[in-house]
Amino acid sequence: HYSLHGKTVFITGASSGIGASCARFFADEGANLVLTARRVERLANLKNELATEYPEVKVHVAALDVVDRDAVFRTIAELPDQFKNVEVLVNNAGLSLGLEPMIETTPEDANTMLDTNVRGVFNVTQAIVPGMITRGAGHVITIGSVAGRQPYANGAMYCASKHVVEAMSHALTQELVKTPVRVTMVAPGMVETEFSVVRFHGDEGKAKAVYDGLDPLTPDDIADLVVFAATRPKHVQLNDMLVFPTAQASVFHVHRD
Ligand code: NDP
Ligand code: 8X3
Repeated sequence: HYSLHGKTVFITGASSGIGASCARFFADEGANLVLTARRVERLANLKNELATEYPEVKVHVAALDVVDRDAVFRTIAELPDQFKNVEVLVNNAGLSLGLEPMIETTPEDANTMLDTNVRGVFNVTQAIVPGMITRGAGHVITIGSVAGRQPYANGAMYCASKHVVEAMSHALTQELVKTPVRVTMVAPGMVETEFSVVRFHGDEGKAKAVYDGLDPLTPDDIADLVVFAATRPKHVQLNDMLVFPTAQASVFHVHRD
């Protein structure tokens, strides 16, 4: 078991869902946290919640849009000293916009998905990994998706973006094999978060219906696996995890009661 006590974990998209759960689970390991997302007031609330439950854990909150490359590099350069040595990066920020045929997908939605899911991971990884290599310690954990393995109708650009994320993570594994830095890809199936609310542009009813008749994964289920990967002994690289709810067998096969 590798202890994260006092180590720094940097999470993108920590204002909701899987990212927020990761913050809670890493705090439970005694790690110090850099929590980033665009909605900084949510991060402040999470910081307050964590301060009550884990008074010994240090939390730094930063408003960050992962698409803004200059802001990514500035935020990382300006981390307070006690948060500078990032040990674990959780590339979690991401989104899907719309569920319609590719020929009906707006270029705006397509660009936002590609910018956030692909360029965001690229930017943050480039800004943080060189320091990990220099320090001789680090772990890059990226949240992909089953959509990065099985393209489905009406999700062309989201699936495309997650295929790229998958490719980047596996290429990074090859590139870092000569270093002590570990790389993990976590590819979940259906997790009930705000993901579907965002996908359906705020339509809560449509979002809820996605999970009708089955027990979806919770964001805590994913955070538990992320922390599991990060706390394995240093010579163990849990490189790839495909995670479904028990009622899901693939993108195309979901059992509903
Ligand atoms: P949520 O919508 O609950 O959370 C998404 C997070 O991403 C939010 O914290 C949001 O923060 C952040 N985010 C979005 N755009 C940006 C941006 N430009 N810059 C920084 N942060 C951003 O969804 P999930 O927790 O489900 O999503 C987390 C990851 O999990 C995503 O990569 C998603 O693709 C992936 N995933 C989700 C699955 C699911 O079924 N839910 C299944 C497989 C993968 P803010 O808006 O404050 O910036
Ligand atoms: C989110 C899961 O199946 O909606 O990545 O693409 S799915």
